Amino acid sequence: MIGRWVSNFGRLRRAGRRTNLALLVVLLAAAATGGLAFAAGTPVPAKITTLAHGVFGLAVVLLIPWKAVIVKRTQVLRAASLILIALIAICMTSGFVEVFLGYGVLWRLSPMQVHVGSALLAVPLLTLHVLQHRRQRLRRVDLSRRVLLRTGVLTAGAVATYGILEGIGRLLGSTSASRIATGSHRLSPAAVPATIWLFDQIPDVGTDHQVDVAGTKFSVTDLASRSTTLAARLDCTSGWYADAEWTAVNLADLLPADQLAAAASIEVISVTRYRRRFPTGEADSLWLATGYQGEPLKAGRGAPVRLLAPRRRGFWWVKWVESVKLSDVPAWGQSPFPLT
Ligand SMILES: Nc1nc2c(c(=O)[nH]1)N[C@H]1C(S)=C(S)[C@@H](COP(=O)(O)O)O[C@H]1N2
Ligand SMILES: [Mo]
Repeated sequence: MIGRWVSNFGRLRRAGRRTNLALLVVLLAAAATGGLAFAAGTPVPAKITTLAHGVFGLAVVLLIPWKAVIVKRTQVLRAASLILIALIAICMTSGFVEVFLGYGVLWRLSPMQVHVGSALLAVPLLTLHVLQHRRQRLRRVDLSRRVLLRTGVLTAGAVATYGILEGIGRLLGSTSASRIATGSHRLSPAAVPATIWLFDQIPDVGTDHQVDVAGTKFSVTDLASRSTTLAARLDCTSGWYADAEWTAVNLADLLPADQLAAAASIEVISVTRYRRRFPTGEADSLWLATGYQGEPLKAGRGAPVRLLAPRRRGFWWVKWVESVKLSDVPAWGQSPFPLT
């Protein structure tokens, strides 16, 4: 029995081409679920994508011993390959740091920024790497029973590892145990950083600012006087969430119903040109906020008026709102993530 297992292991060590294929599939799946996890805002899709992302990530780790054998066999390691290895190692490490140590900032970077940044940098190198080794084509035997079995064993191994790590995290009282469906860690409302998605900058908006909502201008006092207090969860993709009290007015109360019914999407535009487009059916879950924790908004928080989109991740919560437009362009007619 053990002898057979060992010889099987030996054979696996020689099955380099399939290790490479498995690794490629698992890396692509990890990247895809990572992107989907950023897009998911509601609990069920978020839980599914973050769980899948974790399992694919762990499958990469489990394949390391096999890949190491292949790497040891190569005579010359190109610089590009070394950089690729380093980027993937940084990506995996920062993923673990994010889950088990939580949100924090070191040298102005959060673990999530390092995680996503290294993954994005690895994409061109991985593409190059795969193109250079494209002789390793898919073969019919790749779908044989034994290979399917091995795929099953790898999947089961990754799922079991996920479960064990979750358990260890819980036992050690790690912050990993209390993260929510999207994977985010809790921050107190006062600790929330002024967050910029990519290249935007905090503008200086005067208090005489008016917001144009489908052609009607509202002053900040107009909006504030129509507002109520709303408890909402801001869940940033950089790995934190905060439950806070906002002073806000519902967009469905500001938009003319007939125009809303005739439009294809609601576009919310910042004075900085940062913008997001929403389906018209979401009007009653979108809010224009003028206050945070009982006080007027601060500049970094989006003063004087910012959007709340409680069903969506933080990057949808447009700050420094200049206008809300009803548009003929459907909501999917935009980049899935802001580019500014
Ligand atoms: N105009 C504009 N709005 C923006 C951003 C931005 O960079 N520019 N960042 C978004 C992101 S990524 C998040 S998480 C929230 C953060 O809100 P906060 O700064 O109040 O924490 O604002 C969103 N709204
Ligand atoms: Mo964010």
